[in-house]
Amino acid sequence: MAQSKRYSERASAHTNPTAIRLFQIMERKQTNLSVSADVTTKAELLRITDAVGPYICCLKTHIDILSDFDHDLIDQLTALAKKHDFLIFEDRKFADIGNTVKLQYSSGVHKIASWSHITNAHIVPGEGIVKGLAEVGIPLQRGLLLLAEMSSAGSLATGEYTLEALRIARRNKEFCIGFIGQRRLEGLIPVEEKEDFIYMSPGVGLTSKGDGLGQQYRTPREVILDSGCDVIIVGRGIYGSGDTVENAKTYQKAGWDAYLERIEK
Ligand code: 5FU
Repeated sequence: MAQSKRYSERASAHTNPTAIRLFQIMERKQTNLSVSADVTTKAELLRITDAVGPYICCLKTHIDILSDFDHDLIDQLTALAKKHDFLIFEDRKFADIGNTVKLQYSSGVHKIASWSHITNAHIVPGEGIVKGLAEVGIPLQRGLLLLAEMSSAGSLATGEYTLEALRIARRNKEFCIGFIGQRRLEGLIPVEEKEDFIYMSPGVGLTSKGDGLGQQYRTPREVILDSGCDVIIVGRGIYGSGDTVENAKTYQKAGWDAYLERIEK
C-alpha cells in the first residue's frame, strides 16, 4: 500500500509529472503541509505566501476571492513558488459539464490552467467533467484531484458517491492524481497494483474543533497516521491568529512526525 511507502519511493514509481514533483518536494523539504491562504487582497496573499513558503509543499488558493486580482499576482506567486520550491493548487472545485469546465479552466479572467499545477473537481456532473478538464490539463502536465469527501458537517459526498470518485479516478489515471478526502479509500474496493493516489485533506486544526459554519477540524496525526492521507491543508490554523511562521512550523512538524510514525509502523 502506498500508505506505508516513503514519498520519495512513490515519486520514483509515479507517472504523472505533477505528482512526481509534489512527492519530490515533500521529501526534499520534509513537509506534507499545504497552506490555504484564504485572504481577499493581493498584498496579504503574497505576504503570507512568502512567510510560509519555506515550510510548505503546496500553496492552496481561492483565486476568485481576491478583490484586486491581476496577472502580476500570478507572476509573483509563480516567482515565490520557484523561490521556496512549492506547487500551486487552485481549489476551484469545478462542477459543470465537460465543455464548460474546459473553458473555465483555460480561459476567463483567471486562466487557471496556465499557472496552477493542481486543481480539483466535484464528480456531480459525471465523468465528462474529468474528460473536459483533461483536454486542457494533460498537455500542460497538470494534475487533478477529485472531491471524494468533504470536511464540512452534513456533506453529501459519502458512501457510493465517494466510491464512484475512486472508480472515475482509476479510469482517468493519466490526469487524476488523487482526491480531496478525509481518509484513504483503497481498502474499500480492491486495490490495483502500482496504483498510487494522493490524498489531500482539509479541515485540519490543532486547537479548534470547528468554525460555527460547518467546518470540522481534525489533528494532523488523525489525518496522516489514523486516516492515511498524504497532505494536510491548513488555513486559519496558520494565518488566523498568532505568529504565522511559528504556526506553519508547528503544523509542518506535526504533519511530518505523523508521516514518519506511519512509514515506520
Ligand atoms: F474540499 C474542501 C473541504 O472539504 N473542506 C475545506 O475546508 C475544501 N476545503 C477548503 O480548505 C476551504 O475552502 C478552505 O479554503 C480550506 C480550509 O480552511 P480552514 O481555514 O483551515 O478551515
